Amino acid sequence: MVWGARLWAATALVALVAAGAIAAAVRTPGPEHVASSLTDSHGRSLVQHGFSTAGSAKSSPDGLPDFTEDDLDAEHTDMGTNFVRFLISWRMVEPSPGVYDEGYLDDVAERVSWYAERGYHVMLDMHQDLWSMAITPDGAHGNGAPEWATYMDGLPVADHDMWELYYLEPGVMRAFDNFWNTTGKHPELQDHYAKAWQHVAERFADEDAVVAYDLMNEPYGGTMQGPRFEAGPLTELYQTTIDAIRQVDADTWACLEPQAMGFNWGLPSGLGFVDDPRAGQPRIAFCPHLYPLPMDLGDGYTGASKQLVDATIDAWAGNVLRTAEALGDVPVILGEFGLNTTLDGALDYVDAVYDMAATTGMGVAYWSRDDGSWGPYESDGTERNLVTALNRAYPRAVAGEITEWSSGEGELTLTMIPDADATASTEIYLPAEEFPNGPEVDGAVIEAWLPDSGILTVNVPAKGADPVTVTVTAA
Ligand code: 9MR
Repeated sequence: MVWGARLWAATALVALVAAGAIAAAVRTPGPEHVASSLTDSHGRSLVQHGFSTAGSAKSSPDGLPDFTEDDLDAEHTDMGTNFVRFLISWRMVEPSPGVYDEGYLDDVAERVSWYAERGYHVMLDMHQDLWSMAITPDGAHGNGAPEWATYMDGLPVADHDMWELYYLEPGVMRAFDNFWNTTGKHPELQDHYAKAWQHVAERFADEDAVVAYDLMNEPYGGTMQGPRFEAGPLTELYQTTIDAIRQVDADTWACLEPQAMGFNWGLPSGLGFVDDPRAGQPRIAFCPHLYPLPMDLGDGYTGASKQLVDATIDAWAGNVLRTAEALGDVPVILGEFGLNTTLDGALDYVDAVYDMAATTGMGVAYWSRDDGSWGPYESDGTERNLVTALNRAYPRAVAGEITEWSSGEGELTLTMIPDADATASTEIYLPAEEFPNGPEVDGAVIEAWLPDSGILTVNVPAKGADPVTVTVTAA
């Protein structure tokens, strides 16, 4: 890594730790668990377990990931996933102003149908990094927005080794400033964005498998940073976009991300409240990303780096729960975390994040379902070490409210307040190899155990409004 980047990163780390210490000293304790969950058509609380699929879609000519139906079968069998954060892009949805590419949406719909047939839930993620492919002539760096929506006003974009550093280039910052209309020159761009989402929502409104829309990947404010950006233009864009979506789709959840820079490292968010105009309960969720700086910079999860990462995870979880509360006790999906799993201690980090997500009640989409060092498979399909780490017991759909859950090798504990009027049973995924003689259950009645799919179905009798603890162990 370039020396300048290390120095910059080290300085940022010191600032982060200092900020964390001050914040911890002045804050009152926040919530310890999310207050609500996404629910299915039976009202069951859902726990998301899956991938962001996939980075390969970012710059492919057809905007689709390098991912087949067989690839989906493989992850379903190997890791019992039930969820996907599927990457889409504005450049593909609206290739020229006001013109929508139905052929692209057909292709996305075909992929969605693969997931739907296997009982998955899908979150469509309007992805971007560094605004768009048009930030450099060779199209090799950014992705997301269409070329026609990229106004750099002739400002330069120099080369970097680390992709994130392109965010600091004047041309890239100006492209964002023009989108957020900080420049006052392009008020039309955000309307296009909201209408592009409306078009996507119109297409998927009746597709039950699509449960959420992740409105913008890793928002970045250009020259406007921090709470001013989040409480200002970002909150406004979310409101405009949700208003546009609700004209055509009343039910799909809208997932909000904070500004990525800072928040992903453990700093708080200044995102404002967004009103959901749908009739009934709001369907807004919070979908932040977690990339502790030492891991982002390629360190392992050992020694001093591990200590910093653990402190970051703690601070991050506290900030997430506070923001989710401020947004109206909304559910949380950790939309991205991931790393090169050849690093020292990588799988311990993966375990630590999944344990935190279980304890706090967040769903998880691992970044990413690409082949190679960050993903579950090599390009020839060989399983990587990540597969074992992600093949974990978890409650897939819970007929009631989840109070707390945790799992380890060959065991799962779920505390829930059963819904006395439930119309469907509670489903738990168990890695079949950890339960060679099947599961033994305390606190619930086994209805079915399907070792081929690893799905255990149980009936959990209600005890008034009291929590009930279900424990699953290997028989
Ligand atoms: O892992 C991705 C890397 O290969 C790309 O060069 C980079 C730029 O497109 O994006 C990385 O993925 C990032 C994702 O798009 C947004 N969140 C952070 C991810 C990891 O850096």
